[in-house]
Amino acid sequence: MALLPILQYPDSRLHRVALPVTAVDEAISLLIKDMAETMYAAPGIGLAATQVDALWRIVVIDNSATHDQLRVFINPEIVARSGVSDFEEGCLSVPGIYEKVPRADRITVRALDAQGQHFELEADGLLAVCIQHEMDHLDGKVFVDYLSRLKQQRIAEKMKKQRRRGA
Ligand code: K1U
Ligand code: ZN
Repeated sequence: MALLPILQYPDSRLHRVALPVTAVDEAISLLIKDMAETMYAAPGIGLAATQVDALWRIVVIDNSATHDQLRVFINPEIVARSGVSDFEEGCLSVPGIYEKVPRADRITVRALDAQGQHFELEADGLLAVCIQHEMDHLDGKVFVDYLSRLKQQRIAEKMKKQRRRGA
């Protein structure tokens, strides 16, 4: 397994739309393992393939306290949504920035699991927010895209400064 580099905002590659997975083959299984390892190491509670420069519709999430309940969503689709949630969100591609984003509080998502089997899940609270955040990544959307232009510019400047300091 391998740790994958996570693209950092405002990298334009974060705005590309990922492609549906047509077969859960060895390469996809290896990507899922590497994504999970990268998410746990970051540490984070979710990761979308777009963030590691892999343009497949794959998301991994583990929001358990014990870090042993990995969920894999391949080609996820939200088929029902209700309520309003405004959790403060973070993003491994935008480190150090936390903002509230309007999201549905309860969703039903359909996807394939790591074995390529169809499943449906009802989620609420943080899990529902995290699924929506990660699915946005697959459509080339970063949570800061919901914020005002001014906030986006400030965040992009902050990220560039952080990178210069780290370089
Ligand atoms: O970058 C990402 O997409 C992952 C992101 C997921 C997320 C978190 C909160 C709300 C919506 C989506 C993160 O994992 S940010 C880091 C984080 O939340 C965390 C880090 C360490 C411990 C616990 C949480
Ligand atoms: Zn994110």
